[in-house]
Amino acid sequence: MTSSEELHKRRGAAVARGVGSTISSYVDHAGGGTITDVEGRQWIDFAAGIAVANVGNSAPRVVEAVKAQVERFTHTCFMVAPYESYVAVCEQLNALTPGSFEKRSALFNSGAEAVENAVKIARHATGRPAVVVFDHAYHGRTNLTMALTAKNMPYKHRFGPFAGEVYRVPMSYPLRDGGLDGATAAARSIEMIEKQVGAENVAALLIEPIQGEGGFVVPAEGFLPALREWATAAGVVFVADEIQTGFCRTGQWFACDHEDVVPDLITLAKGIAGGLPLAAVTGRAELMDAVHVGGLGGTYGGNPIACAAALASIETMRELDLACAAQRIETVMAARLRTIAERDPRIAEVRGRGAMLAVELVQPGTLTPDPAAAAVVSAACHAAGLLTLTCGTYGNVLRFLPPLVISDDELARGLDILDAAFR
Ligand code: PLZ
Repeated sequence: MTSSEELHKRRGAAVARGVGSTISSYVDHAGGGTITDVEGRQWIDFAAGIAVANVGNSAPRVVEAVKAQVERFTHTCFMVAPYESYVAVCEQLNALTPGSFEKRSALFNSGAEAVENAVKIARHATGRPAVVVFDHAYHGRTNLTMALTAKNMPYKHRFGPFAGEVYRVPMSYPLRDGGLDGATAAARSIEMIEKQVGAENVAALLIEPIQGEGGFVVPAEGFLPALREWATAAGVVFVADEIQTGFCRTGQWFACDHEDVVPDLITLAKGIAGGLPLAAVTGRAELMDAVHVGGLGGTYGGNPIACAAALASIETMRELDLACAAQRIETVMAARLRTIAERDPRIAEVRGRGAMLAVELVQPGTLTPDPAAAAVVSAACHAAGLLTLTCGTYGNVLRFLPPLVISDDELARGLDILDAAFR
């Protein structure tokens, strides 16, 4: 077999430099909570392909469903010759997402594409131009979603000019806003929207209920409900970007469920299809159906293989009760992270929900971000066989996103490696 070193050389000559990788080893196979490289070295997986492999890599039901679908047909394009699995995925999403009202869904390929379409739908339905987003937000790498994303490096740097009519307001970030309560933090954002944009110009308010790339920022309790209430009164479409938080990741089907927040539209991707590229916008029928026939679509959106994988993934989540599994992971992992935090003054906060937990690293005794410490601990984890990711506006957050099917033993070994890496 070709060695990782050799592959790395070939990659340098073939793959654009702009596409980076966390580790320099090349994967041979993966399953459960372990990734094995071409040399046979193993990593415990605390990344799940960035919150995608919630049901694990090569989950049995997904494998079977994909095989069966490939043999039947790979692609006809739903806009040309439709098929049942697309409809069935939409039915599942309409039933699973928050809100008991009539819903519709549309399927796409990537998270960014789902977000773009949510904005299209909200603008079309309201006839208003503006989109409100938050500090530390991440929504994608396409032109509109770069504009919606907060962080310059590496996402936006020299890639402008960006799409217009995007307005950014403060996020509730308890560690860094003096612990402002949710209602007060929401009032601060709302005042800014009303004074600087004007509620009647706002089509959509777009928010990650727990921010992902931005640092696993969990807003103070009451922040999301207050924004939800304001949006209803102002006729603004409340869009929850649950691309990273969705599908049992946070210990509920969706992160909005923790505070009973019901979005008008929800964007979904990542965990939806066990690793196959699929994304969706789901929401109120009257908004979704406002768009004229032919106004939404794309060649591959709701590809039949991805739809088969999605149906199998959703079935797996139900059958194995992966929301409950995420809660169990939280119990074990959070306790361990708190123990590490107690002895390590670089950890300013342990936060997150379910199997979406993180630690934010600072210079001891201050709130000054310490991205170098995050990089050092990460590198120590990688060297010792644990795949972790960093995130955050300041690059100083270590985040943990294991597959929800990770075994107790893998989880314990992963946490041992992390513990040693901090030492
Ligand atoms: N919205 C909340 O988390 C993707 C990005 C990794 P795509 N996050 C991982 C990277 O560096 O590109 C994400 C997200 C939220 C939207 C997206 C975009 O989803 O499927 O990557 O387009």
